[in-house]
Formats: sequence, structure tokens, C-alpha cells
Amino acid sequence: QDTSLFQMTLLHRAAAVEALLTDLLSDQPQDGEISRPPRLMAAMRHGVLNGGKRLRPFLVMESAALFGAGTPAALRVAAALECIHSYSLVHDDLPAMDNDDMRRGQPTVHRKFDEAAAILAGDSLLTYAFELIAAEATELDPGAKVALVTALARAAGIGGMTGGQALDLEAEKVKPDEAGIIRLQAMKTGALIRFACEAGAMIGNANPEDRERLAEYGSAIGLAFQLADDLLDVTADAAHMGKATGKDAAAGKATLVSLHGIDWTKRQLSGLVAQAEELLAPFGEKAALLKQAARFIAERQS
Ligand code: GRG
Repeated sequence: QDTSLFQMTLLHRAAAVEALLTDLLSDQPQDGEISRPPRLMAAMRHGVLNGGKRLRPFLVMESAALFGAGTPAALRVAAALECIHSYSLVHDDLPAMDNDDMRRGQPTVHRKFDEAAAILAGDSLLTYAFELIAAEATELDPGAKVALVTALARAAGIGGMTGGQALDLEAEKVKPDEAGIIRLQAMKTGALIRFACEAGAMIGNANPEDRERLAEYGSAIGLAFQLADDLLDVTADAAHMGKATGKDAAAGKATLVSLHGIDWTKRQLSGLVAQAEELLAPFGEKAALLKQAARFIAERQS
């Protein structure tokens, strides 16, 4: 029953963020823009509005709700974060990176459009994310906006996602040790998930201790997200489980699963869920859905 409440809320929040993104990514020029090239906009929409789970937006909104923060600002920050996540997928799919033809069950942006369009759509989503947070329409005080922009830039940049992607590419040549794997994963996928949770606390004006608690929760579920992903990569009979490929496993990539095996990974995942729940314990019932989110991430099948 708890799980279905979580699933329903995830869908509800996904619908809200998709409605906002549909509006924001229309062909209609907005806020002083000279024009919006229709093909660029179509490529951006294809990269974003194509059926992702919208987990990161859920985490922003649910974390903000924990501190009683109203929806409009959280929704805009959530949309900004989804733009960044989507851009990373569009660029990750490019021939120079993973060279994937399909994403979220549809042709990748460079397949449907072309490579130049995919690069520009990704670039535009990345910059638009920061505009979205800083814009007047986001109802937060200037100090909060600067803090959010700074934290998001850090999470998406050198010490976060793009840095982690660089380490991941190097790992194909020189296999990292366990600490190296954990570090690269914390950066590549963990940093945005951690940001999602911490951003909610920031939007809700949480005290430093609670903000750190949410960030730690984000780190725990970020690691769980990656472990679950690695587990799916080896266990998913690719054709049947809905995951595109067991590509990493097939490429012999070093992951914690390849180092320690499936049983160890499952125990680790349970441990991370317990840790996430413990971090949220002071918030009591109000944090029930965030606790469910930890479970969902650890047990997800797609
Ligand atoms: C190329 C700048 C650049 C960064 C790439 C995050 C990343 C760095 C690449 C994504 C590659 C990938 C498949 C990583 C595994 C974890 C992951 C981010 C999966 C996709 O996230 P979900 O499951 O996807 O939240 P949806 O489609 O639901 O949004």
C-alpha cells in the first residue's frame, strides 16, 4: 500500500514537471528571447519529454515538501534539474560517447535529428537549466538562487557529473580500484541525486544540520541507484527486462558488482536503504515517501 502511494506520487509529480517543461520548451519565444529555432526546440523536447521516470524532480519536490516549501519554486528547480539530467543522456548517447540508438524506448536525439542537433540541444538544456533557477519567475530570494545555482553547477560539473564521466571514460583503459569506482560513481550519477535532495532542503530554508541530513540521504540513495543499475546490467536478461543492453557487463567494465558479486551487492543495497531511512528518522511520518523512494531505487527493475 505504501509502495503504491509512492508510485502514485511519483507519477503525479512527473506529470506536474512535464506540464511545466512542455510549457517552457514551446516554440514560443519567452522573456526577451529574439526567437526560438523550431528544430532546436523539437530536438530539446525529444530529449526531455520522452518518458523518463522523473526521479530527480520527485526528490527535489518531496525534499522541499518536508520543510513545508510551496510547490512553484521547487517545481522550477526540479524542471531545471531534469533539463540537466536529460542533457547528460543526450550527450552520453552520442557516437563519441556511448553511441546508442535508443533511449527511453525511442530513437536517441542524434538518431532522430542529427549529431549537431543533439550537441546543441544538450548545450541548450544545460544553459537553460541555470536560467530557469535564476529567472524572476522563480519565487526564491536572490541569495537562495545563487546558492542553488552554485550547488547545481558543482554537482553537474568538474567535481560532479562531467568529471565523473571523464573518469568513467578513463576507466575503460585503466581499471579503477574499489575506491576509484566509488568515487567515479559518486560523481557521475551520485552528485545530481545528492543535489536533488539537498536542493529541496535549500528551497525549504532548512537549518544546516537538516540540509546536511538530506544531502547525506541523497548520497546514500545515489550510491544505491548506481548499484541497482550495475546489478540490472548483469542480471537483466537484456531483451526481457526492458533495459537497453547489459553493455557495461559485456564490455567487462569494473563495477562493485563485478568486484564483489550479486549477493554482496544486494546486501549493500539493503544496508543503504536502512541508512537512508535512519537519516530520515527525525522527520517521522512526513518523510514516509522519501523512505519509499530509497526502497524503490534499490529495488528498481528499469
Ligand atoms: C555526457 C555530460 C555527460 C554526462 C554523462 C549521467 C551520465 C553522465 C550518463 C548517463 C549514462 C548512464 C546510463 C548512466 C547510468 C545511470 C543513469 C544516469 C541512468 C539513467 O537515469 P534514470 O534511470 O533515467 O533516472 P530516466 O530515463 O528515468 O530519466
